[in-house]
Amino acid sequence: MNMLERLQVAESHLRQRARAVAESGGLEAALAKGKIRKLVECTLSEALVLGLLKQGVSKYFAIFGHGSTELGNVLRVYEEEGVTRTLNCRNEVEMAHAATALRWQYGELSAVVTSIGPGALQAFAGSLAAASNGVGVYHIYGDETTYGEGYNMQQVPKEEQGLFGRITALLGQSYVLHTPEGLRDALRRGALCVNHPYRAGPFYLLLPLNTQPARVTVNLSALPEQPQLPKLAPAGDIELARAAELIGGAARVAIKAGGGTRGHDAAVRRLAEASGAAVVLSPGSTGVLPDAHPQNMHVGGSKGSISGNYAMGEAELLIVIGSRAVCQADCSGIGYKKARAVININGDFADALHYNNTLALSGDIGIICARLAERVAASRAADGKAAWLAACAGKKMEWQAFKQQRFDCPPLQDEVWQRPVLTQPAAIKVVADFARQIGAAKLFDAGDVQANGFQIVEDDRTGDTYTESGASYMGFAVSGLLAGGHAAVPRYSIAFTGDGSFMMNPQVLIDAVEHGVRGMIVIFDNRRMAAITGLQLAQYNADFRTNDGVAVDYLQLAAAVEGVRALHGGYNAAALRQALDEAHAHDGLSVVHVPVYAGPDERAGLGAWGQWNVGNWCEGVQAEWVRQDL
Ligand SMILES: Cc1ncc(C[n+]2csc(CCOP(=O)(O)OP(=O)(O)O)c2C)c(N)n1
Ligand SMILES: [Mg+2]
Repeated sequence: MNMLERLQVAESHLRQRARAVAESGGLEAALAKGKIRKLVECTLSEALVLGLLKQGVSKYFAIFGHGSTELGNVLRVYEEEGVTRTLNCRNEVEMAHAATALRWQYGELSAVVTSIGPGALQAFAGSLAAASNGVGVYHIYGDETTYGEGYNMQQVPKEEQGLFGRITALLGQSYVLHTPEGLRDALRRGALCVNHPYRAGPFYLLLPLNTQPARVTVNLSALPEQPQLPKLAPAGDIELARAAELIGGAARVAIKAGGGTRGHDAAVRRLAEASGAAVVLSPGSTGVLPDAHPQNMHVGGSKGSISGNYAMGEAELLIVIGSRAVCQADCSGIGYKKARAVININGDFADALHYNNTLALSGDIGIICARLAERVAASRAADGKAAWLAACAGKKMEWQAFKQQRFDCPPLQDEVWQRPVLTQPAAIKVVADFARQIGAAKLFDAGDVQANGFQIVEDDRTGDTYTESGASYMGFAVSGLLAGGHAAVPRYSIAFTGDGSFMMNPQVLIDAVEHGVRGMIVIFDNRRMAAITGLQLAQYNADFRTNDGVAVDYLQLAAAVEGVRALHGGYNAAALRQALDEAHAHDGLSVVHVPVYAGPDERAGLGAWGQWNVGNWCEGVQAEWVRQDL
């Protein structure tokens, strides 16, 4: 029979399959019980939904368009039968962030669905956060038809093939479902990409308008499952013995715990204690070692801290764990001024070999840290490190005293607010303490809010803070709250955001209410994009176009959305605490608006303790970088 003459897939068949899956308690069970045959004739869209189901994906974030009506129809029926769930959203960047947060915070893999063109490109932009933080998410975009019957509205307007596939492949991996039978291959590649053990990221499925409804015979048994990969570590003991020797022979050892150490708390702690190493955290790894642990030097890097940057600068041996050496983390490559050698623990060869004079220990962080810790403990490598750790502890006390001064700073007279208002660090500290008190997760948006945030937080374990420091995407935190609408066990979460970042994705007000999110947005409003003002002033002594003169009543704006509880955060710590209590009592989304100070008073910031290769600092940083051997 000619393909063009094939019968339409009747909705009843679609529904029967969905029901069989639901009644059996999953696709595998339905197959095992024979409730669904392994060879199914269906549309490519349904085959895709079934294929994703096989990988455990039943949650979708969507903004449909003419580029995804067929897929939308399948998702409608599968949802009616209780198999999948789709959250409709108001902005594609927002929903890409929500899907990233769902995987990152809750470990749940989901798919983002857009139309063709603008919707796809917006979601694609948002997926930078997933790519930058190594978070696996499926993105499914409508794409131009494969017959080439004429320009499709919203395609890239060029006489060229497969452009969306190429654009998306630049950021992650992509597959254009030009041929419906290619689904098996597409999903095999996708499964590895989004579940990669140390370099996961977004996988883009491009779904042409005309192949979505095309019929395909799919073998459900042959569709790939979530890959199960063994943990890898060096096969022999030679490298580990050498590493232990290096640690034993160095008087000053620092561990740089990158984002990859998240979840390896116990292993990192054991290695640090056995090695007598000072531990420097990255913005994304606060909590890996408890804040009060004597060897925790807090964050280091371009912003950094007194103690973190001291340990970086003074260490003669550097142990890098799960870090890809972004400028924030390693001061644009010149953060380790006295380091002679590096031990680098990372699954990724390129990351492991980032520095010269490196002993690469490639593989799983947990296994390698444990094996190395055992060796260094046996050789008593921590002996003789007391002077080093004492010096570091002194710096940590200095940092703590410095921070306390900032937290104790009284409200400062502000030009815009025409009255004394809290400084941003003082206000963030109050909210961070409140989050700890109620056991809430903290999500941080970009800007000063983010930098002050990671300098302030005092976490005791992985998973209490999510700061999207990979891309620093304004709007990530507020959008990330939407993950709670999909999570199997949602956790009360607080998004710390600036006035600039909040307005990037205010749609979340509506979407969070629609999808039953319980959580809080705290807007630290300094009526400007202060992080950039700060950089401009530090570099060129003049600010330029980083604020405007339009007053915004955020309370009225938030309260305009039915279901949102909007509260003023007041002008001092006590008033803010009171507002947080009230906000938390609301069974839904609350917004707390806190006016904060912007201006020249130094007490309004937590300082920058490292170096950064930007603006008019480049010459100096690069001159140093060229001369250093690491
Ligand atoms: C989407 C996006 N656009 C631009 C930037 C560059 N950027 C980083 S921080 C920032 C300003 C943030 O302002 P706000 O959220 O008000 O926080 P503040 O620094 O004032 O505390 C800008 C423009 C970015 N990180 N993300
Ligand atoms: Mg601001």
